[in-house]
Order: sequence, then structure tokens, then C-alpha cells
Amino acid sequence: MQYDVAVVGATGLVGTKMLEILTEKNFPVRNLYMYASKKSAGKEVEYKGKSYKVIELKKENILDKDIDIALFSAGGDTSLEFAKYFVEIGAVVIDNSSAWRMDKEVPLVVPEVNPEALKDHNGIIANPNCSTIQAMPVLKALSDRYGLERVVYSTYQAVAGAGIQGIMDLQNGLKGEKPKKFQYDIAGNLIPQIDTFLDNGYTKEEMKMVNETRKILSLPELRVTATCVRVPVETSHSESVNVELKSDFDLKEVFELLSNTEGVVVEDDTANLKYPMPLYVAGKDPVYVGRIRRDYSNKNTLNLWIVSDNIRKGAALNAVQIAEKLAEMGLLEGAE
Ligand code: 2RA
Repeated sequence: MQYDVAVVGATGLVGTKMLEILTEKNFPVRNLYMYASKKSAGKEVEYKGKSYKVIELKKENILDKDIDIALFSAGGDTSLEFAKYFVEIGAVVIDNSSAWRMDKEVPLVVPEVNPEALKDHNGIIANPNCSTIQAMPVLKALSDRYGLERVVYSTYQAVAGAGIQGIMDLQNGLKGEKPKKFQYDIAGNLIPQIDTFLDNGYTKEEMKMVNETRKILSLPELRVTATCVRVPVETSHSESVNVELKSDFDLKEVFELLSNTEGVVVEDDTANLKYPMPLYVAGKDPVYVGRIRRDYSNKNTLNLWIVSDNIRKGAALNAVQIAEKLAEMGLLEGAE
């Protein structure tokens, strides 16, 4: 089966990575359409050695096409305005923005964690937030084996999460220039704010982690809290995750369980100073977990350190994996 694919936001950081991953995976693309805003329309974008002209994202440029999958990474407002036209022509939209993540009619999916949710889609599937995605395969495995009582996230998020301008702020900041994207210097600094503040004192990013974790794991009452921090690292988010389980565990068994979990690599050998680090995880597909240890201050509790490439598994790769899973489950129209 082959598919007509649209990439919406094709010139952005995640859009570019989506194209790279479609290439790496040799995804069966029949026709490819690159969409972006008026500003980028007409630019040339390469895919597998062929040049494609970027199409302006507007209704009439969508309704005249026959598209099977639309991979969106162009921001929430763009998704809210244009996804419906792709749905109208029969495409399945896989959306990287936060626009529909908490909509009851929209599945929020990490393919190795809750693929069954895809069956309920109504044309739109939401890709979770990057910092949520990377914790999911690990927490799902622990949840299935021991049950989850409470999760405490503390994140160390790379500047790539804020797009190309975030990366520029770090690179230019290292040369002494002032930031344009972030409100404070990021080079040589930490910013304990990602996205805007809500009335409850949390940031939107923190509440995304709380709400998305509950939805993906189908645990609406799970006790979850998060503190999200921007760090001067280019790519890959890191997270310290404290997990209280419903039953006690044997640490060796936890190592075994996580070593056998799809999409997860255990990198934990403290005798040889082995643990995952963002610099070395960048460019890789799996979620890496290390520093796995018992939290002696609380019953049935584990401490974990989870690192993953936020542009790959945290965004573009997860979106393409959703498309692959849809195809595998026979939920995509395509052409022989
Ligand atoms: C960030 N989680 O790291 C966001 C991107 N979706 O800023």
C-alpha cells in the first residue's frame, strides 16, 4: 500500500525532521505535498533527492487534493483552522500541537503504549507533548506490572523544544548575544518556566504533563505533579521521575521489565558511570532510562532518569510511528 502524504509546517524544525524520518523509514509515500504559511510558500524543500515547491496553506489548496495522511506541525491555531479541510477530503490528521490533545473525541497516542485508542479516531489524532511522550513507555510498563500511585516529574528541557529560535538563542547566547525567543538568557542559565503560567501556579507545560499522562495511561485519577525547566542543552529532554507504585518491587525485576519494554533502552551501569545524557541521546530513536533506584524515603517508590530526543520521539518520530501503526491496523486508506 502507498499513501499520499502532506506535511504541514514543512519548513519548521519538526516538519523537517518528519521528512527526514519518512526518508529513513522508507515510508511508502506515493505523492508528497509540503505545506507552510504564505511566508514560506514557493520555497523548495528536498525529499529523497527531489525538490518540492512549498504550497501555501489555504482551503482551496487542500480541497483540490486527494491526501491520505496529513502530518501537522504548525502550531495550534493553524491546526484549528486547517485540519478540518484535510479531514473533509478523507485524510487522517496527525497533529503535533496541543489543540486537540484533551478533546474526548481525539485519541492521544504513543503507539507502543496505547495503540488501541487509534480505533476511535474521527479523522484527527493528537501527538502528545514531547516531555510527556518520553515517560510513557516506561510508566506504562510499570503501571501494568505494579500499578501507579503517584508520579513526580522534574524536567530538564532542551531549547529545541522552543523551535529554531530557541536553538539560536542558545548558540548566540554562548557568543554573548541577548536572547530573542526566551525572556531570559539561556546560555549559562536555567529558566523554571516553559509556556505561560496558569491560575494554579503551574505552567501550561506542567499541566500538559499531568493531564496527558492521565489520558494516555487511562488513569484519570492518577496523582501527578510536574516542574518543567528549560536548560542550556540543544536537543533531548531529560527527566527525573519519582514513581510511587501500588505494590512493592524487586529492583532486578524492574531492570528486566524495562529492558524488555518496546522503545526503551536501559542504560544503567553506575560502576562504569553509564547513564543516559542528552548530548549522546540526540539523534537516536528510543527512550533511554537510567539511574534506576529505590527511593528510600518513601514506600514502593522508584527514582528514574529518562532521556529522549525531543524532536524525534518527542515529536516527528512519534507522529510517523502513529502513521505506521494506523497502516498496520488497516485504519488508513491508501493505493495499491
Ligand atoms: C517545549 N514541550 O519543550 C515544548 C515543545 N512542545 O518547549
